[in-house]
Amino acid sequence: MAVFRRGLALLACSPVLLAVPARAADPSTCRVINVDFTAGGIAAGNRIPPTSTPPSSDDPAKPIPSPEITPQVVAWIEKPSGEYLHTIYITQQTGRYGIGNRPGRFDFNSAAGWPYGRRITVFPVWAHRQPVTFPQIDFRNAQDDDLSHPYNESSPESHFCRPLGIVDNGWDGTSCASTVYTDKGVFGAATSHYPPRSDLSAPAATDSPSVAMYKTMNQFDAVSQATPRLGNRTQVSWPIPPDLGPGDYVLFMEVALEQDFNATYSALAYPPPPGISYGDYGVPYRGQPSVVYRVPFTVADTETVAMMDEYVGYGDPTGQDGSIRPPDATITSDTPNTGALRLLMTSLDGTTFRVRVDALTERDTTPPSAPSDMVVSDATSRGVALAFAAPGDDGMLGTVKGYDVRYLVGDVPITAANFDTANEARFDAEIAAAGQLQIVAIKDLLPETEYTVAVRAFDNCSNTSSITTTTVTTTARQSGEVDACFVATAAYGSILANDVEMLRRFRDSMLKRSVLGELAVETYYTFGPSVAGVVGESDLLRSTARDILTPLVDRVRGLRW
Ligand SMILES: [Ca+2]
Ligand SMILES: [Ca+2]
Repeated sequence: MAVFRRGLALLACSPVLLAVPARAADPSTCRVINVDFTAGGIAAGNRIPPTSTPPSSDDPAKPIPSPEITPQVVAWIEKPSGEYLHTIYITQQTGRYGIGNRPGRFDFNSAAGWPYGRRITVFPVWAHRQPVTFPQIDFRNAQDDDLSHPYNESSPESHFCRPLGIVDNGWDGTSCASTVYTDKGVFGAATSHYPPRSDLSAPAATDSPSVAMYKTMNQFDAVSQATPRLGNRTQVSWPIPPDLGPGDYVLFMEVALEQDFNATYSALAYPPPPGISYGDYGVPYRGQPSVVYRVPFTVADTETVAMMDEYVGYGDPTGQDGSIRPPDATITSDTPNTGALRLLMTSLDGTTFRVRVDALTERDTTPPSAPSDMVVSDATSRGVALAFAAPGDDGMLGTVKGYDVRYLVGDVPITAANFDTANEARFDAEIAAAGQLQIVAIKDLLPETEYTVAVRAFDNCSNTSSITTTTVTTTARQSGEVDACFVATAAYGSILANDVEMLRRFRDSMLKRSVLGELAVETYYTFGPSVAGVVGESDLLRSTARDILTPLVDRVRGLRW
């Protein structure tokens, strides 16, 4: 059954801007650059968290379950003269979610889903060679070294998590531990070489007016893609625009990896900022700087292949300039997954390389077949998954390049006429071979809401299939999904307000084990989400809620736990 919530449904229906890939001048001809590489990184598993203080005998370092850390990667093309031409690929943490230009000092600690701190050290070479600049995004209250920000200057967060300490649930990065509100920032006076986040298509009422501008100014989201998993071969396919005629070019690939420490670039050498609130949350992240690979290649009427297995140098460890430092002994160069070997060796078609550029010209006017036999394979309160038989590059032959996924609230037609203005869902799953089962997941949906979902395949020359649609209804929210500190967060104004933090730790450690806890769970689970939305918007209700919570806070303070 469809449940419409006015306001929320409007938010879900707002249109998004689309990037249209360029085509060659002859519509039957497309020139394509395929870039192949395999990302290294740090595998998930039990690790001793990095620390800037050596472990003592009464506080020995212990390995704890920790998430996979994958690199950030950007690829761009220059002329041999050094003239910048195009960015063709950027991992979405930087290209879409704006970690290079978000509120907070650059040296804030980090962890899985960490929301704050502008990471100017991620791609210093790319950032200074690409010519676009942006206003720097600051915290709304200009408190650059504070991780806690006012609720009335924050809005719900669908991508990042709240800052965590290593003792907190969720440290292993499997999911955010609770509903999160973040300060989305405001344009400051300084200039940034990095784009702001562009995933906020409908700013919240509590966001600054700047937020509405982020998406329109970030041209790099059009070439952003999900971060490749450790050890998975990745192919980036980029349609060569008409202005890139036959001739010689250079592809650069810059690769950054958090916590890639060695003796020179250690947590002791690059510690967290001292003396800030919540400074013990997260861990130091500034290990070895970005490394750069350089591949000269040629665009011609016939296919050309060029490859490289050595890095050409590394970026500024402080992120301040765009020069490439030549290789030296400070960068680890003998250990796969780290330093100069952050890209692993890849074998393909009898060649071996770290980066390979394949420039080819193709005549292709045959679109993929439409996705067929589409069914709903999973539906939760927050998302759905669809399964269908994958088409190919030409009909059912070859392999598609990807899928465009759109959705609208309700049982409404999605056709070629309104496809581009429907809500966009990012496709970032593995691409299945023609005829095999393809899964498409759509996240961040509303509970108990009917959606029409539309999927279209496209090939490497941007030929698109016809559209396949289906309807699906998300499930009701489970009681366990309600965050027990929702009301408290709304009442106190900040996720990290001390009393909220104490209540949260109390909940995690005690709630299931005491009568008081059972009562508190019952109350929050009964009134939590619906009350919190109202409470958060009203100063009077906020203070009233604080009054109601105060005895509980006092009880918790008085407990030994
Ligand atoms: Ca085709
Ligand atoms: Ca093709």
